[in-house]
Amino acid sequence: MSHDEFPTDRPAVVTCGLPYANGDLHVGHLRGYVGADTLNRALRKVGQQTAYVCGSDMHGTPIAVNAAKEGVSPEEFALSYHEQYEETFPRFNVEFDNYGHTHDETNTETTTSIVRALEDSGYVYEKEIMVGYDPEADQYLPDRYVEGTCPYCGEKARGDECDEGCGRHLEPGEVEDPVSVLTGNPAEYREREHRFFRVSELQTYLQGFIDRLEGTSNARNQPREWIEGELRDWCITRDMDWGIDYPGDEQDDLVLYVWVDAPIEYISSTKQYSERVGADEYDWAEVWRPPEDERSTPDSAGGGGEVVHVIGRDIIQHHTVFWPAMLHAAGYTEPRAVAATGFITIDGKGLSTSRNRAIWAREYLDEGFHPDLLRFYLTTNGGLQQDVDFSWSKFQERVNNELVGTLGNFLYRSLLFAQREYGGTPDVDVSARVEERIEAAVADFRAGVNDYSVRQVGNSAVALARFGNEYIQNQEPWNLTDEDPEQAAQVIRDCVQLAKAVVVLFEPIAPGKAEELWAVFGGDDRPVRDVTLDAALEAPAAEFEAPTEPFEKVEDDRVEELTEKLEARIEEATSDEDDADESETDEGEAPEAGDMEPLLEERISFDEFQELDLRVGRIESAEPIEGADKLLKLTVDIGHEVRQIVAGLRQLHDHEELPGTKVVVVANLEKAELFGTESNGMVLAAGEDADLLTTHGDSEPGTKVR
Ligand code: B3M
Ligand code: ZN
Repeated sequence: MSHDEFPTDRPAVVTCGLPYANGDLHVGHLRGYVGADTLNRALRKVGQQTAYVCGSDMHGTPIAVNAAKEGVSPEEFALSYHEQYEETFPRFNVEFDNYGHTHDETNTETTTSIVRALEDSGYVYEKEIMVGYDPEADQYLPDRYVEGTCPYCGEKARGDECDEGCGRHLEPGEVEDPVSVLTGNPAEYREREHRFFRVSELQTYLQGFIDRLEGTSNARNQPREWIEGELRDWCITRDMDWGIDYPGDEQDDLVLYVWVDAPIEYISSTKQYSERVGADEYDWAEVWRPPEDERSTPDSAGGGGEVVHVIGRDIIQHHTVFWPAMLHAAGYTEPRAVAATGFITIDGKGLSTSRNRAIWAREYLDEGFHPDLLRFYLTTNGGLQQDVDFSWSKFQERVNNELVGTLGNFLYRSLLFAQREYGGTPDVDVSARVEERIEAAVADFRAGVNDYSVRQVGNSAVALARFGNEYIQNQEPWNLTDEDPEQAAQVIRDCVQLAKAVVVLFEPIAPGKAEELWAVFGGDDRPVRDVTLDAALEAPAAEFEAPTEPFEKVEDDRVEELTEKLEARIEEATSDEDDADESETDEGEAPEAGDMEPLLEERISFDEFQELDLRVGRIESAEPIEGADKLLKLTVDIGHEVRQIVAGLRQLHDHEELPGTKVVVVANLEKAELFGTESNGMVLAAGEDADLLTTHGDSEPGTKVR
């Protein structure tokens, strides 16, 4: 079953994985919150009713352990981070409609009622299990209070997760050779009664769910293995006093497992938003709580709203197995989409907070950079799914080339010219050609939203600005004002419209900058945040003031200074921690093979391989194809001849830099025609980033690749 395209007539909610209230925010967090914020803004642009909600994750053992180390209560500890997050997100233009936390009254109530619903429908049972216990500390050892060996892969693991090996969620009592993190003593096992959720009974439902699920490919594919395999019941209680009490068990030190109440905060936070603005404006129940006869079944998604989760890729299992199982069993709306972000590296190495190899949110702002620059970098470099590498030099390159060179340059020169010569927008209609180009960009943006691709959303604006630059450059209106004033006015009219469309399309990525530009020439009383894509073709202000340059270059000496600072910090942290293991990276932040496309089972013969005529080629020229945002027309020297090849590289490579690059070409591929342009062969590239295959020696064009 497929879902209707956005916008639909149901309200949407976009959520982002709740940050554990346990440490400062860094660029690894921001890419998720900024990505989801961009997606939410983009949904609004296509006319989708939507809300963006989140909250701090206050519970769980890491918080209890760290609070104890600092000698404060877990609540006090977590609240101080919660307040910090509440204050930091808006500074990155991350605009939550509601930001709550898992320990508040709403979430306690919602969680209690969902657990009761699971009990009422027979999905919860009690079972005696063996759990870790530290006799010296006289305390049970749930989750991260215990460390040991993973029973599946033999790597070192925490009590709840094989974090350094296979990544599996581990049930209480599963970790082998358990050691207490409190005293370092071997843990004992003691028998305790715990509550279990019958996930195993929901296999048929989950199989249907995963077939329907939209989002990034890692989130849609990885869970199949878990769902098709042995689905085990899930222990939903812990022997702790920090958390939400198990309903009816307030006396006992039994709380709900953090992964029960944490995702429920998505619902609670939506409720709080709805209560604040009124159900007429946004009704949480319409989103999350469909009437009984419209609820999901094993074969259908059921009613409710469009629930879209953006998460880190280390928590896919929680969001595609346990969470939908809980929602379904309690009669709530299943997620429509799960988008799981890739890893973030700093200068090619895993981000590590303990090594201070990170770009901290507050540090970035303190350096005086506008938040929209980082938003642009994070969303268009990695989109939601791809890994992102951050370095100050790459940051500089993207800012200087695209924000300053393409977007800023086009907006500033067009608006300045319009203002100087005409006092604003020339009084003529937009040409059909430019109108069509804007429509194509709008379609590209819309497709990006439906594909959960914030990168495509951002690139639709950049590509339109690039077109604008080429247009103004080719038309040379500055030479026409005397000879052909009508044509000059036409060109500038077109450019102001293109500028307006660029600002509309770019708002989800750079809301702060977009709003400033909009105020100058948008010609609309509403903020650009609130307009839909139609505004791209509506008339700009007839008169406006001279613009200022929207973006500034990042200078080389700044990059040098920032890179040195970062390196010095890492060095200091590493020497402080000389026993640290070099390979360590923070959880969820190191690349792994986990979500690569699976290897094909079926083998081909050597003869079949020989049928491919692979050759070394050298790109001679590369130019954009009009009307095709993604394509470049290449001429490639393959020794015997020079071929014309169309390749989808336009948004991923700077075409001016391509000539001279050696590539690998499939020379005997059937000819094809793309956007009216013949393509005679194929250039090989790896992955979503179209990383071009090349040679490392000096083989000449035409050399056979075997
Ligand atoms: N608090 C953070 C993480 O594991 C965790 C997310 C909860 S989302 C419901 O990335
Ligand atoms: Zn393992």
